[in-house]
Amino acid sequence: MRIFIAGVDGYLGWSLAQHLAARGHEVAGADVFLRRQWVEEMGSWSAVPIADMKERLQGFRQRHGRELRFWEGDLRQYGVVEEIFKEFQPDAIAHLGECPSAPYSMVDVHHTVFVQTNNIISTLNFLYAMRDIRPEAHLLKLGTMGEYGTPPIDIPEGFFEVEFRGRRAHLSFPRQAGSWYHWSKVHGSNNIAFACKIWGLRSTDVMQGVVFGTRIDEMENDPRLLTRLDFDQAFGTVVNRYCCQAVINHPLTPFGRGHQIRGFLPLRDSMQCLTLALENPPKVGEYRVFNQLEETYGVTDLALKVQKVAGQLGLDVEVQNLENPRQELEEHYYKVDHQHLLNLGYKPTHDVEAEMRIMLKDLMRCSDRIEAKKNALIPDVRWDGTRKKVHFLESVAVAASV
Ligand code: USQ
Repeated sequence: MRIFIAGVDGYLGWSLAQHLAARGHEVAGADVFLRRQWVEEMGSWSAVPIADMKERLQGFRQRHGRELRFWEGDLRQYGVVEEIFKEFQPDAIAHLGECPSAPYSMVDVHHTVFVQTNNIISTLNFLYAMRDIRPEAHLLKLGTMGEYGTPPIDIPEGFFEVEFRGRRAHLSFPRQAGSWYHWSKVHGSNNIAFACKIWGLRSTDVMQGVVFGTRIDEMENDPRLLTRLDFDQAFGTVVNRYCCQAVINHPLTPFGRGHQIRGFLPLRDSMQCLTLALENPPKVGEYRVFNQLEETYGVTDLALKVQKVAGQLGLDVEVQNLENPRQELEEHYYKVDHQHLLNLGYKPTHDVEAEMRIMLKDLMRCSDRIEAKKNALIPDVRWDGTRKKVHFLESVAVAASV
């Protein structure tokens, strides 16, 4: 299959390119390296050193024995998307080319407008290019579990049955996003569903949980093939941050009371799920939604797991709650359906601690880089619009949520 990856230089994009190539797919990609700039703007860098694209492409060629066709181009420009579609004629598009950070989208009006326009425009460009150039192609769009928020009822996979005033309907489940970024994903989802309806396009909208992990097997130990791993307040996701904190003996930082629950999955599972969706496309005209996660955990439970595994590796770290810079429920119901990917053959990694062990060992080799930017670990972007470092909470007793 010819698969085009938008955002091929990113954490997920670079991993997916390798996973798909190893399965025999022809892969192309585009990027303008914005992720590298955003992380620098947040005063940080990738904990795992990453190569530039020229070296990455050489490493890819050597490892997989084939080229990865690469465009350095901004997907907000329709001309760029049109050229890629005409030349590469993709069977599928994996759209991982959006700005993925809730805190980054909350900085100020400029960041909010940037995140929403960036994310929405690129998706609209893909929809038009599909309609006009590759109407039979499949758009695999990375959404987020955060589109649903944390409702006090079970979360289905995109749609649910409602009864209202004696009539029943199959409707889109209400979205209650918690940041401008998460709302950008909701707007993208609505646009895709509409395009599938009016133009007969096909798409899988993946509501992905929080991903963690430093590697997939295909990367081996080639520094050109390794993917980035961020730990700053905006681009570091919670488990990745905890592991980086552990290797420099920084306290692990659940926010607020620390009982927020989310769906999580290792990077290797994310690759497995995205590949399953690509290799099992929806029908023409179908817009389908997959919830992509296996297990749900409280953020304190995960900190305690990282603490335990770090201890086994000789790292003695504390868990110390930080003032929560976000506005979010810190105690809530959370139950999510996630059957569609299991039906396609998804084999989840259940041993989260084994994955954490791999991560900690990888990151112990990068501790100098994390130490050098450790100031980026403490958030200052607050949901109320102010910018001030949060402080450690002395009074919160660390306790697992279940
Ligand atoms: N959190 C802590 N301590 C930290 C960092 C985060 O307690 O040091 C908490 C946050 O308050 C939040 C939870 O951990 O309750 C998850 O935060 P996160 O930064 O790991 O993830 P989030 O902002 O939700 O966003 C990430 C990705 C995003 C993706 C989303 C999936 O950056 O692209 O959409 O995970 S989900 O969370 O399911 O919406």
